[in-house]
Amino acid sequence: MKTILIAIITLFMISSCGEDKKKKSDQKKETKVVQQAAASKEGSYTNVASGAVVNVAIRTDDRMKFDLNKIVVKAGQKVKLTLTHAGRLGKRIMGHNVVFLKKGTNVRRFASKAAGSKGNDFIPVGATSVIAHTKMIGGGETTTIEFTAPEVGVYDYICSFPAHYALMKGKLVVVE
Ligand SMILES: [Cu+2]
Repeated sequence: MKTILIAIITLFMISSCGEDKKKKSDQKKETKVVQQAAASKEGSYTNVASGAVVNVAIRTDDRMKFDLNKIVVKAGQKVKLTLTHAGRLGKRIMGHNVVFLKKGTNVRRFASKAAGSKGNDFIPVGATSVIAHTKMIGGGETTTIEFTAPEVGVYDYICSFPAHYALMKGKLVVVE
């Protein structure tokens, strides 16, 4: 009986220790991903390290592109994001928005759901994978939202107008 008990306790200790190690290595991996994303010079980006509110301006037009492919902010920071559509085409044919998605969201699946949500400004009704989003705007319009930067990590942002996400996308990199 004693031997069995010891064996069980030992097993328990080994397995919980293994889990701890896994957690730590997952955290390490995550940190590395965030550091690499923050350091990469690919595309244009804004990096505002401190301050109560970070002002981020994204510009787009009729060419279906964001001028910013990366936004680097600190976790918990207030982000004031302004989207400007400098094109001429209206919202119904060349509408643009910015949608920040939670970690692990399947972007393609989300975008296809969004494409079918015309009646809700191309945001799926009751979507749980959205951190924050602007309204859909057309040429000549500007819109601003404020949200709190989520926990450390790399997040996707897209325009959810049908078929735009393939070109209109970027990464929100949240650092410590
Ligand atoms: Cu768009």
